[in-house]
Order: sequence, then structure tokens, then C-alpha cells
Amino acid sequence: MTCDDRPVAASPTASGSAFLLACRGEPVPHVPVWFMRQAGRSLPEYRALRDGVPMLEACSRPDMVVEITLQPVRRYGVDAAILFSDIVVPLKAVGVDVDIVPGTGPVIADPFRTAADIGRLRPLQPDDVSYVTESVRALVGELGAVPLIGFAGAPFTLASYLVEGGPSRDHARTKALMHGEPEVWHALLDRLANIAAAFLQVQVAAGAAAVQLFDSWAGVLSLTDYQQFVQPHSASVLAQTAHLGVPRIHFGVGTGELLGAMGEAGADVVGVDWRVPLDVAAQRIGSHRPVQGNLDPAVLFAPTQVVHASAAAIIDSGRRAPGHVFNLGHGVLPATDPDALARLVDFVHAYPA
Ligand code: 1CP
Repeated sequence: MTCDDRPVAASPTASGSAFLLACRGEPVPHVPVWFMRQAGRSLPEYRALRDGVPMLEACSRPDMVVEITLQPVRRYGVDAAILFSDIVVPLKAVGVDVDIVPGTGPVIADPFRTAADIGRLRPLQPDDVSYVTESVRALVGELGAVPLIGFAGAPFTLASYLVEGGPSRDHARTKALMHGEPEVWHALLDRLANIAAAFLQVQVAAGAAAVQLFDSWAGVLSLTDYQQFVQPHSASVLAQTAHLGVPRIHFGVGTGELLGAMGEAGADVVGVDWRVPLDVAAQRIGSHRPVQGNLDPAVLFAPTQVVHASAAAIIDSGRRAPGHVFNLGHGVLPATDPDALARLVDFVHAYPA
């Protein structure tokens, strides 16, 4: 491979970052840290910028995407940025009528429930999300040595929105389709896997240095259902992105029983929520894979010394894995004090790696 063929992520500045070193299981100068949902949510400067601009419009405007993605990097000094976007952006880009309703989340105008509905999901082409390419390119220039994480929703989590029509507690319609019409289910997840993989490829081609596959709601499944109905499709996304040469992180909530299977799906790093200590998680995932996590986001509402004691215990527990990226066990809660996150970053950076 000549120098000119090297992906942007392999540039000397980005590849030496603590975040990428930890993802590869190499020695780190300090434990790297970033926060799921660090962009948007709790920052007053985010709320000011978003005022009057619908969420999906904000995601399609490179000027806003760049500024919102940079806000937490400036404020907290985190070791990685995550693109400001949403898991439903590629669905909208292929023509699905989806809106993000404030206070609710993604709402699908015409839910997907039959074999005929599958035809409504066409493949994603890079031109469908040219604003993502433009945003990522601009961000890589602004971020310098700070790596940018691209992301996509995993097939199951995307399917749960498409089938339910919006956020769901019990995922009953999704599970009914999965068990009742397995052929339709697998056809749906196959198309979603290809869309997710294409969305990740676009972001890496534009310069993203790592990707995260969010299977946020996979924890509602039993291990056998996960293995039969979901894992092959997440594995497909990960296989389709293996050649890109960037770390692939795979995360879900409430996935304690699924961690082994999620590791087997083929990611480089497995994200862990707060329910399972990292040393236990590392055993379940397999000793060769770095882990990411896992402070309970609610602990950030406790006094600083409690937050820092919890963080220290997590870092010590993470030593069991070949690499550890510090994070929360799920996204930043909207009411979180930004100063508590800033103090946490300083604490993690100062704690022995
Ligand atoms: O108007 C607003 O401010 C909308 C709130 C909002 C924001 C800021 C939504 C609606 N999405 C986002 C951005 C977003 N979504 C990011 C930004 C980058 C960052 O992490 O900082 C990311 C990574 C996502 C990914 C996402 N969207 C996930 C996976 C991550 C997770 O938290 O589990 C999921 C499940 C969604 C769906 C979604 N979009 C928005 C909401 C409120 C939800 C969840 C709804 C539900 O409970 O089902």
C-alpha cells in the first residue's frame, strides 16, 4: 500500500490518539474517555443553536453538525468526537417518512409490518447523504488529532422503530413479526444491515476514524432469539465494514446476557452498560477484545467524590480487558450538569492508566 492509499484514520496524528490505541488494545498514556450522547442533550450552547431548528434538519446542515459535534470536545476535552446525527438519518435518506418528535424520539408515519413493506427500503447510496460526507470532511479538518467516531443503528434497533412506528417499551409488534413471520423479518433486517453498513462506509470514506454500531434495544431479547434473529445481521454490518481498517465498537443496553454473542458478531470493541462490571464483561466477551464503558449516567447526579470513586472502580475493573475506553453505560441524561462531565474527564485522565 502506498502512502496515498492510506485511509485518513491512519494519519500519524489520529492513529497515536489514546482512544485509538485503547481500541486496538495497545498501551495508552491515559485512559481515553468520551460520552455517548455528548453532542446535544445537556449543553446550553447546543440548546441555543438548535432553537427553532427541527432535529433532522439540524442533522442535514453541515454548519450545525460541525458546530454541535465540536461543542463537547471544546468543553470537556474528550478523547473522541461523535458525529452529530441520528440512527434514523439513513432511513430518511432512502425515503422513509420519519420525523424526530421533541420529547418522544423517532416516529414513523407508516410502520413496516408486512412483506410488501420491505420493498419500501431501497439501498443507501453515498449521494443520499452527501451532507454527511461534507460534515465529516469539515470536522476531520477542525478536529486535528482528535478522532471522529461515525455511527449507525444496528438492524434490530432500526427495525424496532420501523415496526413499532416509534419508541416502545415492550417491542411486542417487533417480536411478533420476528417470531410470526421469520422470512419477512430476515428480509427486513438484511436490508437494514446493508443500509447501516453503507452509512458507516460513507462516514469512514470521509474521514471518520472509528465507528460505533448502536444496538440500543437488543437487551430486550433472550440469548437464543438474539442469536437466531439478530446476531447474523449485526455480524453482516461488521463484516461489511471490516476492510475499512478502523475500530468498530458494538454497543447495546441491558445486554449482560448477550455480551458473548455480541463479541462473536465480530466487533473490535464491545460497549457495556452499567449493569455488568467490566471485569465480568471482559470474561463474557473474551479476553482479546477491548471494552468500552460503563458509568451509570445517573451517578453523575451524585456528589463529585462519589462519581470519582465509581470511575476509579470502573478503570480498575477495566484492567481485565486488553484495552478500555471510558464511557457512560448509556447516553448522557439531559439534565446532567456539564461541569460534572468536565470534572469526570479530568479525573479519568489523571487516574493511572
Ligand atoms: O430535539 C432534540 O434535541 C432531539 C434529541 C436527539 C438528539 C440530540 C435525538 C432524538 N437524537 C439525538 C442525537 C443522537 N442520536 C446522537 C448524537 C451524537 C451523540 O451521541 O452525542 C446519537 C449517537 C444518536 C443515536 C441514537 N438515536 C440512538 C442510539 C444511542 C442511544 O442513546 O441508545 C437511538 C436509540 C436513537 C433514537 C432517538 N433519537 C432521538 C431520541 C430521543 C431517541 C431515543 C428514543 C427512544 O427512547 O426510543
